[in-house]
Amino acid sequence: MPEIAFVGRSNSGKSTCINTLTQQKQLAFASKKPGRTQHINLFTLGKQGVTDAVLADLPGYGYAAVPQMDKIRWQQVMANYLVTRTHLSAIVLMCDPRHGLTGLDESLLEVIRPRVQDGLQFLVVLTKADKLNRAEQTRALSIMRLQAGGGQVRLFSATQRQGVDDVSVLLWQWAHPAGALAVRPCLNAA
Ligand SMILES: Nc1nc2c(ncn2[C@@H]2O[C@H](COP(=O)(O)OP(=O)(O)O)[C@@H](O)[C@H]2O)c(=O)[nH]1
Ligand SMILES: [Mg+2]
Repeated sequence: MPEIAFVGRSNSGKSTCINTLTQQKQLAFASKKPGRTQHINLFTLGKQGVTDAVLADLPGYGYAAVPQMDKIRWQQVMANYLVTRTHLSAIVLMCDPRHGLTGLDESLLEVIRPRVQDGLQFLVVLTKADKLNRAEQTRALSIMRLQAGGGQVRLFSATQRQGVDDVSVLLWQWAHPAGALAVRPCLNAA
């Protein structure tokens, strides 16, 4: 089953993006204790209960209040997953353009770089684009295009529904490379 992994800092808007793309209100739960979600949650997608792709919500990183030992353990679990998961079709890195790439995002980029060079699809989603004006959006997009190491970059806002169709189509095409011409503008949770 093709799998698309969502990664990013805690509070970057990962759960909201997954809920928006799948048109579900609470498929991915926003945790009451940020940074404490210690699972890789897999959501199956498809029509009428027939799974045709999987979205993987990885634990957010960078939340200061998490004990150091937990942080290190989770970085290892995440790196192991991203490097070894065989059915991965794409990695989506969620980034709040007001903060840009942080040290932890850079470390994650280093971990996945060999797989991206090997052909794994990679997308940076610039979240909460509604917080930026038009000029700031354009600037954030150009900066991230330089930093994304050959990956795609898209602006996204769940509240303004900016980039929703664009990101949906891109991810659907990546999960279904053979049917890429048959455009299907939304992802349905199975
Ligand atoms: N303005 C705005 N806020 C957003 C957007 N997406 C998420 N948020 C808010 O950002 C916070 C963190 O979102 P969440 O999806 O829980 O982030 P996660 O920790 O990465 O899963 C919440 O308060 C969301 O309501 C967006 O597109 N625009
Ligand atoms: Mg979340």
